[in-house]
Amino acid sequence: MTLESTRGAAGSGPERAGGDIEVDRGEPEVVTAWSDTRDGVAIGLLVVVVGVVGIMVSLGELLVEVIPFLVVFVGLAVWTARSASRSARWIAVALLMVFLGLNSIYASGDLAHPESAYAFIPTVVVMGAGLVTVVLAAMSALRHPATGRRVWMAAGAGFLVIAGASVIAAVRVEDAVARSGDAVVTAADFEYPAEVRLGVGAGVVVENDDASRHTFVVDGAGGGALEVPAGASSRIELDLAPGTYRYYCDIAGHEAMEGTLEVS
Ligand SMILES: [Cu+2]
Repeated sequence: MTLESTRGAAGSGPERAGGDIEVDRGEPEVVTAWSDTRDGVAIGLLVVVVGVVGIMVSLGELLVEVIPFLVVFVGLAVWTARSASRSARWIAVALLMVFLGLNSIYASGDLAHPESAYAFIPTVVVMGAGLVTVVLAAMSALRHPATGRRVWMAAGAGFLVIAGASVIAAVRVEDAVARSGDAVVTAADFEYPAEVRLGVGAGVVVENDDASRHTFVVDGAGGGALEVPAGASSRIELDLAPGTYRYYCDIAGHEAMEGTLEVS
């Protein structure tokens, strides 16, 4: 057996030729570690796909722009699990980074609000699994000797801690209590009522019937956005002069959530 064919069998690249002649000794272990890491990459890609499908089911909405990514991720998962191709893993690294980057705009708001656990936990699954998979795919392509199982166990433990903290934060959210004269605005199916009537000096209670977090912002009212966690309600006191104001939810992708506030 030539040195070249021995190296080929061990799965090391030619760039590792720096005198590492004792390839035979560690060969079976190395091969196991590589296929394990490859399986980790394939599992990660599928977790991302399942997580995104879960988010679409919870939103009750087909996110058309992510479908091509999901199809490609499933294909890459199969390719990675079945072949030792380094291209498959580099493509996975590149596409996952594009996917995570594009979605970070939407994810960052959800990740900043663990008390909206319905939105927070699936987002952590998708973004967390995506990042772990990027690391695994790069390590696997670079033939770093770590196993997918170990990385996933560490990531799984980290996820349980984060998800537990989110559930505790969600349970601790207290619903706002409406006072007499308050207007009640209900956010449902990602829509706000077209028109809300409000007396001068009265408060607004915003009830969120969705599994996503929402905000309540009134143009010209100042004071920033009122956060309304998933499935909860929040109250705000507005000091508005009589008139007509536009109100809306300022979360990216929720542009349809708006209406007018008639203060009299
Ligand atoms: Cu919203």
